[in-house]
Amino acid sequence: MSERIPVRGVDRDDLTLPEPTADTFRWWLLHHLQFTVGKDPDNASKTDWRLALTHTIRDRAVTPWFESTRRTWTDDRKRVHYLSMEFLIGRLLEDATINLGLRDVAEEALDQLGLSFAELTDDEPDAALGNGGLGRLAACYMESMATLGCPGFGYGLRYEHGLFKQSFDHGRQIETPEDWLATPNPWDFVRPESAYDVGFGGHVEDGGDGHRVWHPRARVQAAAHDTPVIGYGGNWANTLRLWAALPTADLFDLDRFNAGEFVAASNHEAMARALSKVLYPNDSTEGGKELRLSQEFFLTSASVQDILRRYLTSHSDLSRLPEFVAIQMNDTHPAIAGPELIRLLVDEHGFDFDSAADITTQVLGYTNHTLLPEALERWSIGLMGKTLPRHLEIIERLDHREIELCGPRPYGVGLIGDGHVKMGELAFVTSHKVNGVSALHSDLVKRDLFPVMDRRHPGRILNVTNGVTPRRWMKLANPPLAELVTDTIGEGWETHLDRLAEIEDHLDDPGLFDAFGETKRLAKERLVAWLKEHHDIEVPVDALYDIQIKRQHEYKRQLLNILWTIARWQRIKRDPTNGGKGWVPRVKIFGGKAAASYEAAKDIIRLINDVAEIVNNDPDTRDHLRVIYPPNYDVSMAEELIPAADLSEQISTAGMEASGTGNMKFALNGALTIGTLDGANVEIREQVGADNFFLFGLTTDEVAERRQMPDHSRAAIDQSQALRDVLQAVAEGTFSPGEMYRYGGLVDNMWNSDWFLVASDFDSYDAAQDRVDEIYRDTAQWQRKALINVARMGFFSSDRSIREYMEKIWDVRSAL
Ligand code: 26V
Repeated sequence: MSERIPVRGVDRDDLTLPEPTADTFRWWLLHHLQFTVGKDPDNASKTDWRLALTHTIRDRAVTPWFESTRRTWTDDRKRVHYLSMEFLIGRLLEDATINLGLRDVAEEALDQLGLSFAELTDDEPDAALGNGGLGRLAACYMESMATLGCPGFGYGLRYEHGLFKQSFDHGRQIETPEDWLATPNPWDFVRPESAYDVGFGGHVEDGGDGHRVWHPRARVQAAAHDTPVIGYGGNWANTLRLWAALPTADLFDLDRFNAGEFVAASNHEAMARALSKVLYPNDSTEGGKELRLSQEFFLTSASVQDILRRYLTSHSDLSRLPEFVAIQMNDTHPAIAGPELIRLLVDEHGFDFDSAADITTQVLGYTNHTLLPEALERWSIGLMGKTLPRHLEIIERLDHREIELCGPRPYGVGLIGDGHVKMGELAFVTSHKVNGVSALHSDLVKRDLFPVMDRRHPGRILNVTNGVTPRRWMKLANPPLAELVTDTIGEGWETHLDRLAEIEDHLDDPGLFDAFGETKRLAKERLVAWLKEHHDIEVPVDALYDIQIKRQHEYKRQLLNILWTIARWQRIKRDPTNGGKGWVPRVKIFGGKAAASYEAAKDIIRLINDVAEIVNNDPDTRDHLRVIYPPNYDVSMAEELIPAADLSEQISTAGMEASGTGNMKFALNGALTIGTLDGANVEIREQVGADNFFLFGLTTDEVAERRQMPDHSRAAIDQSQALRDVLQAVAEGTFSPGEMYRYGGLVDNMWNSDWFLVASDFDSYDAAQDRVDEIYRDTAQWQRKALINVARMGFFSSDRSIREYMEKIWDVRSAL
């Protein structure tokens, strides 16, 4: 590590950039184009200009960033460290520009040069360092922590390749590698001085006096790459620190290299780099697990070492760590943090085991994001012992300690069972607080996931309902609506989202309805143009936009949606005038990726595309119904789609979606929800009122009951003529001409198993969709409900969530 050297005569004022005007902004832009990017303005590409613009914006983030760091040090503040295997940040340029208040000036400066701000921001790759909700939540939380002045660090991995790119070949999903680092990442501040060695494998020795010494077999270096995360208003900035895996110098076999064995000599290098090579797709049950555990430990160990190093530069007494450090584990992926912190305290700082475990528990918190059994992490003792032998010892000791502290427990409750280490239980016992992500989910965490642990550690489980940042999900994604809100209730709602409630004072103003209708229309027009430009898809503007965008998973029930769509198509064909009433024209939009190995989900994608092919080309129905599935759904696509939505599909089997956050983004943008009583839907419905939400389906308890019933799917199908017709059409190959049995498995599963209760909820969903049509026909009534949805979304700001974490879990105060 390179030492600091003293300097003299630096005036802070020399380091602070003055507020830019369009002229000075243009000067900086040209400066960066030439001297940072190295391009002549006459010869610069869109990407060159985008890089120059990013550097110009980034410059403005640096002063508040340094100032925030300095203030945290001088005030000796407690800091939060958010450990997450995923940060689904998407694009940063426009977000940073808005948060720094530089949008207008940037647009003007670019305008003077004949350049378009939108075109340049659209050139930025979408950083997809996450799978879905969990990763996007981490990104919203980073933004809120910065906005609230909560001193914090995000710690993640700098995957070379983020989530795969999705394309369709005759309707089938094709995955290709993602390459967000193909152009230089201008947000990166590389910190070679902040590098740590992370050990793997090897053995543990008795060093005398009960002292244990771990001799890892291999080491990998973690190199820090920092991105400033600037809060709204530019008053505070935190750091997102992403670790890249590099070979340690001693791993590279120079002798062999010199002897000409290049490949063998660089094997180690390839193995080391593999740790941050690619994001694991979730929903994946297949092998390659060893690398995943190593990735998790790599993130965790580097981060915990960094946290201790930073603490020890200004403190000496590690027993006071909980007064200054909070660490939040985003799901169990970094759950090895408990054993790792204990290891460092005991093996390297001389603590006894119990004190180390006490300190650790006070520092750590654990957020659970799913109840799905197949998603709960377990590592075989064999693999754990081979990869992390010292940590396995610590885990066994923690398991015994839990019994010492809380008494004997029923069989099957501990940290180890069935030959596996259970990461949920490990995270539970090493954390002072464990939280679920919606009220319903937290209840189920207590009741179904950790009932015994909850009794043994009363008060440890609590709820923090998820939230989303209104800066990205309203101000950035939907400028016309954001402006209407400002015109209606004034400034400041961006950071006090509860103020949206003031919209309700204006619900008697018909002008508001027209203006709201206009924002929706603008969003649809914008989407229509975007779909044409980026996907060559054509859809009408005048229709009800009905959208389901999220990962493809059976529990999310995209199948229910597409089967209902088929029913609608059949009805239109049978009764073209709808008994004289006419059909409400619908554009059904799907988006989302399936894990490469998840065949059932990929079948559903193919079915949606096959249905689209038939329906969109049917002259009898195309004026009333369209189905589209633009490929490669990502954060940037969400920003295009959500503002245009009238109807938000949140239709998971009750009890299975931990929270959902797309549901919040849609409602915030004035879409009504059709949904089950699942996850945060429950709270959304409470907030907006039952009249302003299309509820359907079985409840969590009814789901459990229904699953007990033999032949429940057959019974449901027998009762529903509409569903029978749909399944028959699918089974007959209506949507797979030339391959009648393409969906044989899918239809068979509907009749004979249907774990996700698509059949049981079909009629109820159908009835709710009828109510949707009925209300949509009455524009004023629909708009009123939509505006009420917007007005009552204040609760779902991620600022509220972060405040709750700060108060109830982290015990951290804002520095602002
Ligand atoms: C992982 C796996 C792995 C194995 C196979 C099935 C499966 C299914 C789901 C997952 C995801 C687990 C973690 C996750 O992303 N949870 C999501 O977290 C969001 C933020 O709290 C929440 O809104 C979503 O409801 C929840 O699914």
